[in-house]
Amino acid sequence: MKYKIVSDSSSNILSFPKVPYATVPLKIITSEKEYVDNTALDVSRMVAELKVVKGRTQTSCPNVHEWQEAMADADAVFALTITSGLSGSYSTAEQARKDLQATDPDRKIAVIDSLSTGPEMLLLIEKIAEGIQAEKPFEQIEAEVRAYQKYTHLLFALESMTNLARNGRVNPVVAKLAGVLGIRVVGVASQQGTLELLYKPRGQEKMLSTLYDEMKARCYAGGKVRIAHCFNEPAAKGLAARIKKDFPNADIEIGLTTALCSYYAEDHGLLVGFESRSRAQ
Ligand code: X90
Repeated sequence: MKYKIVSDSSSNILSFPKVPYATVPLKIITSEKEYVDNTALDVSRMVAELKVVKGRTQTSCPNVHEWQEAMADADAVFALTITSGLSGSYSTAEQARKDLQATDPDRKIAVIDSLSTGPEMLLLIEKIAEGIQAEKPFEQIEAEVRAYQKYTHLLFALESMTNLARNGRVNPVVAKLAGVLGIRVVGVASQQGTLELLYKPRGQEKMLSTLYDEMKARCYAGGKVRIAHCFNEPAAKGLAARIKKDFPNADIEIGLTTALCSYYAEDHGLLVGFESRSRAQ
């Protein structure tokens, strides 16, 4: 049986060599062009162009056809999506599953709503990949990743919420308040898969200690950490150093956001996925 993981590009993981893997791209649309979230895109150029572009900008999720194409060459597929609370990606992936199974009922497809995005999705991808490599049965891998999701979290620190607010992904009043005051925000992906703002720390140092304190408050105890940043390596490394001070052996990896997360997290934004010791409340 050929297993495959298919993730939408909000995971920031466009290639994953350990197992058969593909991404389906989200897109960023401006009055001038469409940026497709794939390996061909120059993200730093996109971020620079977005700062000066005129008019409305928006995003779109992968369509049913794109999901189907990515799922079609395997008999057992784990499809992973950005939270259904903020995007239509889960719905289009589900529709692709139904259409494929209508013509081929034996095809195994599990569509998993991450209720999150970015590096929390990477943790789920890694969990599924371990199951595939250990040659576990499909249903067992699915059950294990769904159970694991209860122990993973996503925190984020943003310097601007303009694109989130303009596209209706966060309460505009809250975003405006934070934006006008030029204040950073630290927030969390809620259990319902929506964006929840927690703090407005002043300055990068305070932002990092707030993030780490919040990880510990959510029962981080030395597990895996995956950090994705939009051109803010110093902050990512600063957080990693704080964690390593308490947990020298912690498995921490740092990577860049690709197009979708760069658009919404904006320049210098930080996304932190981590494992906790106890189940989410
Ligand atoms: O379907 C679409 O057009 C995509 C919409 C995506 C909207 C939200 C993306 C958030 C990216 C920002 C901070 C983390 C928020 C976590 C919330 C669960 C990253």
